[in-house]
Amino acid sequence: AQDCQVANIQVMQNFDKTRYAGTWYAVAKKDPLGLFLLDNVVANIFIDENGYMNATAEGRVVILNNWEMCAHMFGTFEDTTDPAKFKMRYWGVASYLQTGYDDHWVIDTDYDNYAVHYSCRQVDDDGTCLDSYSFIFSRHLTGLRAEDLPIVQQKKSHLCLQNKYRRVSHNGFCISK
Ligand code: AZE
Repeated sequence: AQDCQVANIQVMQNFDKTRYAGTWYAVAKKDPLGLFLLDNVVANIFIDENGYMNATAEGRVVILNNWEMCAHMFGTFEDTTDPAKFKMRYWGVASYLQTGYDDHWVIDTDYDNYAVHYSCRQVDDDGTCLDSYSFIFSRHLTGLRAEDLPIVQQKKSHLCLQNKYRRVSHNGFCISK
């Protein structure tokens, strides 16, 4: 599926959310339009007592023109007919942070090392995505293992987003706050 049709994007087969749970460090991201997490992005996925996926996330943001801070976010996930496609409702612990309702698609993961996430916020009339964001996550703060790089590269191109990613740096900004 390299026709860039959102409807044809292949997602993770037999997705297992219990194995997806735990800490993920963003190593690269493709930004959507508007305000977004800048760097130091860490997501923590957990399954609640009802079996639903939940998450916390943090990352450096700059809001109100010039105020740099660490955004502490919550997310709750709604299941869909595809086990790897979720709807995510999210909000900031502080009310002045962003709220939203986005797709959260798991494109590929080996659960132990890497995960490729994708979210299309707006599908164009021609079926391609007008406004997307995507995270490449690693279980390791040190980044992806060399053997995972070609797999992730291929997934980026399947999403029609190759060369659209930027590295996400981790310098402890959200730990010291
Ligand atoms: C995500 C996965 C884990 C849960 C959440 C995620 C996304 C969070 C945002 C936050 C934006 C905040 C802004 C604040 C000013 C995908 C990392 C909640 C998109 C812009």
